[in-house]
Amino acid sequence: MSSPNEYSPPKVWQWDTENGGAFVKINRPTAGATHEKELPIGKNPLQLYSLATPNGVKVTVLLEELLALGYSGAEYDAWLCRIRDGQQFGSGFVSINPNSKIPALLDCSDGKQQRVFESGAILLYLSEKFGAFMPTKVDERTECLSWLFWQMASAPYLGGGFGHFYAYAPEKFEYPINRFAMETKRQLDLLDQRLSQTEFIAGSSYTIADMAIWAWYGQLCLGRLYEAAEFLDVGSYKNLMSWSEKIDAREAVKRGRMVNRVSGELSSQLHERHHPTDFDLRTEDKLSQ
Ligand SMILES: N[C@@H](CCC(=O)N[C@@H](CS)C(=O)NCC(=O)O)C(=O)O
Repeated sequence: MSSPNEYSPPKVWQWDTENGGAFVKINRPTAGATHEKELPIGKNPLQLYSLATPNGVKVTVLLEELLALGYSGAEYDAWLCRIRDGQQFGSGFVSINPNSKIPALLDCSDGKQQRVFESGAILLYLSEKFGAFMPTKVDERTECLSWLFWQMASAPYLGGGFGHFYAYAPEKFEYPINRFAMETKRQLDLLDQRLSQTEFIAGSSYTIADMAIWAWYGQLCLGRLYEAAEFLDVGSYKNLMSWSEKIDAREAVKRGRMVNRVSGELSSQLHERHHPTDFDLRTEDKLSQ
């Protein structure tokens, strides 16, 4: 192992704003709004404030899947929240998500304004509202919820643990990279074993558990997160890999990935989505012409 560093924690932790790392400008030890900023509200029943990270993509994939099934009540305005610029700390955003993280949803249907935060809660809320992508049989429904909660509890080890230390930390530290690579590979093996038994995560049907898990672990296997596919030897998880590719090929998933996306090819970036035709007419390559 590389040599341990010399750090010894002080008696009382102090906020060191110069501690480096990719998110140094937005991380802070207090909650709440830092500035006044109202949120825009569009004409559609659902208002989403988000960014195309895995947590954001879960929700836009579900919304596009609902629309593909013909649920017009799932029409949505997706507004871009640039978290690196601290937009999640504006007063309007905080009033919808006091935790200041994307995604955040405001359901303006039926003359009310219902806020929903936490991506897992948003998936559950929408699947219950429309009665879709959640099995009705109690055993598969229970599996679906178990795996959905598993994803919410496990992905922070992948993102906040492995991804942070492998890709974003100011230096490569062997101890945390080893620790979180071990846990990430254990999670990948778990999913691979599960998918050797069932076609989809909860059983025989495609559910919100697949969407939640695909956004993180599927995209990791497809080489889209942290440039870590080789390091984690994702190709060795054969069942997980073929499930990842199968979900990736769905048209609604392709659309969902484009919404609120600010990196990659311009033709794949739809910064704001207000209408189904935006995928053809308002991607960044078209707007910059
Ligand atoms: N458990 C939350 C996590 C959301 C989350 O971590 N969002 C990140 C982007 S993926 C974020 O908004 N980060 C901004 C910040 O931490 O200030 C969920 O699933 O909704």
